[in-house]
Amino acid sequence: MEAGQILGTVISATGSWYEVATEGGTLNCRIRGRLRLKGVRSTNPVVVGDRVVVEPDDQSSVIVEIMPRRNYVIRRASNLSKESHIIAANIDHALLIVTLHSPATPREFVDRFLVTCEAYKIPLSIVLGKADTLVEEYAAEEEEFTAIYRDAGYEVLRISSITGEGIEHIRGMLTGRTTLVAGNSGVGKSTLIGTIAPDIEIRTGEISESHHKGKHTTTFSTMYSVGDGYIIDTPGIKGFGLIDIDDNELCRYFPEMMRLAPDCRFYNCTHTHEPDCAVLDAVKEGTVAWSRYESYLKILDEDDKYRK
Ligand SMILES: Nc1nc2c(ncn2[C@@H]2O[C@H](COP(=O)(O)OP(=O)(O)OP(=O)(O)O)[C@@H](O)[C@H]2O)c(=O)[nH]1
Ligand SMILES: [Mg+2]
Ligand SMILES: [Zn+2]
Repeated sequence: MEAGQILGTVISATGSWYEVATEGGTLNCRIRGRLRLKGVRSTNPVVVGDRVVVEPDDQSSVIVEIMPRRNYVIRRASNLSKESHIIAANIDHALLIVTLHSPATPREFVDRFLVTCEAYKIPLSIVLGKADTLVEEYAAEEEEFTAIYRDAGYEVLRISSITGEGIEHIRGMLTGRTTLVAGNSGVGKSTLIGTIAPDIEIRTGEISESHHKGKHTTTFSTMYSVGDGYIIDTPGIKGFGLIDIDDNELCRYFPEMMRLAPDCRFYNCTHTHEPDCAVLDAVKEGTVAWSRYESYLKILDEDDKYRK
């Protein structure tokens, strides 16, 4: 770092302006021309959570360097694109907010997000949102969902920003670390953050608005400080295209399948057609959930499409 330059953390990134929190306060910055981290191909060069070197200036401060990232959450920018988009970097923990209805989060979306967190070694908790709406008719579905992911090895929590259920627990999880909040649009990510930290000014979808319209309330990621930790609100993501994950490695990111793989006859078993495959046996017996296995197959399939 040269004289006059300071270190900071990117707390919001709109694409042209970046807010950087430094010891002396928050600076509004632009980025220096061709700045990007080596070896990372993404549509957004500087992302929320990045540690950066800034040249402060009264008029326009400039980000001149990005420090290496400890980890990041990345997805394919759009369905048919080869470009990728980084949601945030340097995360200690992720909360994936899932709602069973209004809106219903697709299982495949959940599984894709889990694969990414496994691949980048980001600890994760699954949070069933809007628990106040999980009335009797959803009880069986909730039980099934919870069992699948707990059996796979994930923590599954329940929260409601209306009754306050689970909120204290989540607040406790934030201490001393940076937590990413992710999930489809309308699942209540911003509402959760506003409930945890009422002093934060945060935009949420109006109750009267229908989230079935696919309207996105949060349009870019923002990091907020809560106690001695940080929480990152993200725009709702719809599809979650995976990037840089090898077919041969994919099963390592499904913990319940990875545990069985040593019992397959072939060491390089793909768990799709091989004889004496411990994973296929478990799927048949129902000890590995069909929906999880189906996601595994769909991800294998999709990646083939992109290689052609
Ligand atoms: N019943 C119920 N409704 C909730 C709860 N949390 C949020 N909502 C409602 O769900 C809608 C969407 O909430 P948001 O917090 O804006 O959702 P979001 O995930 O931030 O959405 P995007 O910013 O578009 O990604 C709003 O109408 C909220 O009032 C909850 O715990 N229970
Ligand atoms: Mg939001
Ligand atoms: Zn196998």
